[in-house]
Amino acid sequence: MSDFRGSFLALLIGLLATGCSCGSESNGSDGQIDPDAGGDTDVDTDADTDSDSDSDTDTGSDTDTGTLEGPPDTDFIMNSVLYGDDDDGFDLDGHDTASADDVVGCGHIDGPGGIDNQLGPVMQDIDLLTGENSEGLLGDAIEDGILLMLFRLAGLDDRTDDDALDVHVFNAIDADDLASNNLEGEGEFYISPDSVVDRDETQPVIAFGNGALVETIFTGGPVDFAVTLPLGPDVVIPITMYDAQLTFRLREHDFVEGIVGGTVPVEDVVTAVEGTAYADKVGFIEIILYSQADMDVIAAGPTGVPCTGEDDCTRGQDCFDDKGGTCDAGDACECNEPADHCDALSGAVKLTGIRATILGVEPE
Ligand SMILES: [Ca+2]
Ligand SMILES: [Ca+2]
Ligand SMILES: [Ca+2]
Repeated sequence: MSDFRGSFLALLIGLLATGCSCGSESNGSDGQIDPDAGGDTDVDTDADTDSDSDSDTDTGSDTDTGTLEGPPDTDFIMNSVLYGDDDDGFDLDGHDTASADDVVGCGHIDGPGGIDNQLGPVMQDIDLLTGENSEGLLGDAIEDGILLMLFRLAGLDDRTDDDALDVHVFNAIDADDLASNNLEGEGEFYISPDSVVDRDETQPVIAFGNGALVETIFTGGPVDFAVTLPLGPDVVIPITMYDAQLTFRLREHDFVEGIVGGTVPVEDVVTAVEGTAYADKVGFIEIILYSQADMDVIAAGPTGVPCTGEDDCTRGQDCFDDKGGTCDAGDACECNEPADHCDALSGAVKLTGIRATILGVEPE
């Protein structure tokens, strides 16, 4: 978990492939994951008494997908993304920050059970600065067929409880280039070759491994989850959510109450913004990000980045010689991270998916 370049925006436009660091951390039993991260209190497992506002497809009477026929689905296209609220997400630092005086949590009070999610507040501030509605841009991108992300349940044997199930994530290419039919359960898509290794759809670049389905609730991860987020119309930045976790509730033809949450280093975002039309605002954005930073992922001490002065280092860091003293001409110096310097942001987005047909990797 070193750096994370990202935009605060929740517009997960194409998923670019970065290295899958499908870690080996356990999840689900360590308190890291709220299995009902959607914030609702009625996780329905029997499909008969669902009191969600959107009726359950398992009953066959779902108004959105009830007309779909065929076997239960394993492939889905993301059909909505929203910024998570402060009760949506994961306790990424294993700490429940309850006070603004709490240094461990960088003084940003957590949601219930220690949930870390600064994305909403951060994006609100950034939208004010840019004059954009980034969450709306995300939704538009999905509707317009620009943001197409596929989720495949790999190894699904039992749709209620399955202790060995991974979710593979792909960028999608619309097979008929017609956006209007993408989100009704009838969409056909190719896997973008950049999402897999050697054009092999069984080798995804991004997979939420160590996954399991418990009473229809999937949890999996962590993995470094690379996405492209929109800052404004035609302005997107690539970011990586480090150690991202995924949860959702599986239904017959869709999944709901999905949450992806992870950590994004402030400097990643700053670097990404510098390459965009908002470069002139990067100083303000950097201030916003550091003021909202709630995670401390860069350890105190030398960072290994050479410097001749503080300008060569990221905000808050000092340029010291190898004895921790002032960097004089001729010294071999490197940037030093101060203690208790919060340098990353937690973030979580809410998402849902509906069944899709994957035609394989896009032909050459
Ligand atoms: Ca926390
Ligand atoms: Ca289509
Ligand atoms: Ca730090």
